[in-house]
Amino acid sequence: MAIAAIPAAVSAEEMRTLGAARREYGERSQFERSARLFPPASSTPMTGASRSPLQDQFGIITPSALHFERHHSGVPTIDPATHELAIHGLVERPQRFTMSLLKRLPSVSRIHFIECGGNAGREHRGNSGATVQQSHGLVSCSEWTGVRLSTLLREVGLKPAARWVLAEGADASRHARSIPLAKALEDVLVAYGQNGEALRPEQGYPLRLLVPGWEGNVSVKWLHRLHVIDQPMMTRDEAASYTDLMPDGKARAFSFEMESNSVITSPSGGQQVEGRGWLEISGLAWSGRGRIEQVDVSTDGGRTWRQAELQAPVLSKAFTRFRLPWRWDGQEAVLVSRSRDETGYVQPTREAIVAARGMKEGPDGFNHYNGMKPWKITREGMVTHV
Ligand SMILES: Nc1nc2c(c(=O)[nH]1)N[C@H]1C(S)=C(S)[C@@H](COP(=O)(O)O)O[C@H]1N2
Ligand SMILES: [Mo]
Repeated sequence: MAIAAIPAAVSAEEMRTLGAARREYGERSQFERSARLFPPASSTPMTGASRSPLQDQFGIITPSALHFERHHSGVPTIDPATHELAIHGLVERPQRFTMSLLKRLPSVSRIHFIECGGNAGREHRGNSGATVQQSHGLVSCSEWTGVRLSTLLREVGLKPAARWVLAEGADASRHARSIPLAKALEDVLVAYGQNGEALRPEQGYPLRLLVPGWEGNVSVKWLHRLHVIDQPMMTRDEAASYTDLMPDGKARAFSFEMESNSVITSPSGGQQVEGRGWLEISGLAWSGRGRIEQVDVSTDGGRTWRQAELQAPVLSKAFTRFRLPWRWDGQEAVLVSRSRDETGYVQPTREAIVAARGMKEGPDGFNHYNGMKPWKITREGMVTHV
């Protein structure tokens, strides 16, 4: 066995210099540049959204520092020592929970994505230079730790008339959403942990609701009040925003579930494929209805398909990483992925969505958009938005 003397590409100087030591809270390497993307400074500074760099993510967990963030009135500073969660309304024993009391209750950790209802359906239209961060960056996936909402509701005791739970945030927007009791009891978490540590301020520190698989807007951050009621409160975000305008002119409200979606993250918009030959096509698939069962990838714009490999574990209402090795022959190609979830639902084409819901090609675009996403590779290897 010839282990030849291959010199390492490290200079003698580097090997004589002592490295850094003692960093109480770690930071990434100074050479890493991956970052969230904010809208131009022209829009109001205290409201808005930043997008996650999906093109840089490995695996299925979004680093907390790169999780997309959406807030209507900025990120408040909340001291966990004084923060309380009040539960009242149609309950037997109204109660205030301190953070330390919440942490004494039985806890669970679960990996789930959060996706804004406005993801993918807007902004990037008509911009051939759009990246996957611009087109799909309003979705991220973390491991969340907290108490089941069902545990808390059992603690306070539901009255027979209870049907909905209004969740309210302690931020200046008074963000509030009504959640049907069946979902509240099924899998909703009152979370204080994210990826092994406390929630980040942007994600709702010290406490948030985490409503798996549903439009991100219902996952109320900076949670301080749960009001058990008998009918939805019709707050601004459920009566006006996050509804879908249908072809008959009516609005579809309370469409909570984010349907099966997928997008190729590598290669993706704005990237350059360096020469012909083998490369791995990789991307993310997710469904608000459960597990991803299959992802197919086409390199000819959807004429022929091949089944991608899914990275285990494949979890319900979580990112699923898919991969397919491919040999680029230097010709123009159109890459696109198509997911199918465990309910049998197949991700539709943009044309199918437009046919079903009518055309809204303006800057507003769609809410709850999950159309297949093609990327074109030019002969020069430039990856562009189609
Ligand atoms: N209190 C409060 N909760 C909120 C919001 C808000 O502005 N205030 N924005 C909502 C929206 S629109 C989305 S998409 C998700 C985003 O969660 P994230 O910022 O942790 O990614 O939070 C939701 N919860
Ligand atoms: Mo959102």
